[in-house]
Amino acid sequence: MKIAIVCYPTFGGSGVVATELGIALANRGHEVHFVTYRQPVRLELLNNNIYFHEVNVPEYPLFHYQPYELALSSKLVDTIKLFGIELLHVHYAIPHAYAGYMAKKMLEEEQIFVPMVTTLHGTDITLVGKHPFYKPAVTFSINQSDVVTSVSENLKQRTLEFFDIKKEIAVVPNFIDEKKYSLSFTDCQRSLMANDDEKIITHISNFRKVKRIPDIIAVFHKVQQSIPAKLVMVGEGPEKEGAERLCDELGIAEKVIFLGNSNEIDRILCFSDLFLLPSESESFGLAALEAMINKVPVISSNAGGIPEVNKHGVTGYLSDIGDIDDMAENAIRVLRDDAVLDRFKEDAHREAKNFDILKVLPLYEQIYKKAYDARLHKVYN
Ligand code: GMT
Repeated sequence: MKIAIVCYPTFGGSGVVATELGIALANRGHEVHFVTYRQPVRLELLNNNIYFHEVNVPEYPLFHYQPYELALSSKLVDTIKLFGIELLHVHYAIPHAYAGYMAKKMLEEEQIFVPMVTTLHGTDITLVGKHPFYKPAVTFSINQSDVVTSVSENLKQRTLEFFDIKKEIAVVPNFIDEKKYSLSFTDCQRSLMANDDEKIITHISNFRKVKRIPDIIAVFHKVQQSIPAKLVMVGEGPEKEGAERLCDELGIAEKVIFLGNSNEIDRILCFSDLFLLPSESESFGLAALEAMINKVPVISSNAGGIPEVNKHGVTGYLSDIGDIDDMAENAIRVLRDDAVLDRFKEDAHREAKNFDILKVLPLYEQIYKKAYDARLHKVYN
């Protein structure tokens, strides 16, 4: 099938999922066209079945806000016509579902009918989308999608709660490619980060408020009082500076390493013993799943869809949002005994395999087929 994928190209869950999905679809023989404003970060290899079409928004001084949706929908129309695209898959409702709907309507004028699958990722619903300024447009574009999917059961329920949705929402969880990780290196180069007697605790995110970065520092501050440890913080975002300051104030700056954005997440997770994810809200928690497939147990909050990924007492522990003491206690419980840590590592790895791409990709393929068939049915009846 010829599929156009619209996503954000940046470091961040929805873009990563869309990119990995596109690569996997291309490997299965589909022709995949990414349409976005920059080459997605994880799209390193352009193979025969993968194309990238850049959306450009010409600056014009009259516009206080440059109209990205307009440029995106025009680019979609051109790409769909030029390459004979059969299906459009948009990731993150805002503004992608809206632009996709406009493209569909423009194409219908020319008797070209392309079904649109919209995947809801999280903040497009729980944070931004439900804002009264966006809500009518988000509701409309979700309802106008041919198929709607959400990355967790929790996000599906939140969507039904916040919006007047008339469509079925299919839950298709996020995934990882287990094969990719089982091929990775055995030399984890721990010594680059910590002394032999120190445990390595890691956090990876976009350092936005919703990630509760100060909780990570506070949990680590408690843990390192009982267990020699280092904290590795990976990512960039508005909360990073405050976090660096907090480490200074607490006198733990030398034990906390801020690495910035990285394309070598698996290298970092390879030497990690524990992953922290105390988020305020998280529709799924892809970062936790990536940790687990790398045999890293997770200490997290119980927000949103996280409990669908991190199994309490098995792959790590869940605590109430903001319960720093509980998170620190749980972290110490996992780290203080190597036999216990090894058991958590193995269990995390085993559970992560339930989200292997080989299990999830066919779900998307079935959805595509259903959407395509339904569209044809509509056209000919
Ligand atoms: O984690 C983020 O803040 C990035 C955000 C995004 O939209 O790119 O991630 C969301 O989508 C990911 C992939 O589906 C989920 O794993 C994250 O849980 C979700 N983030 C939130 O709900 C805050």
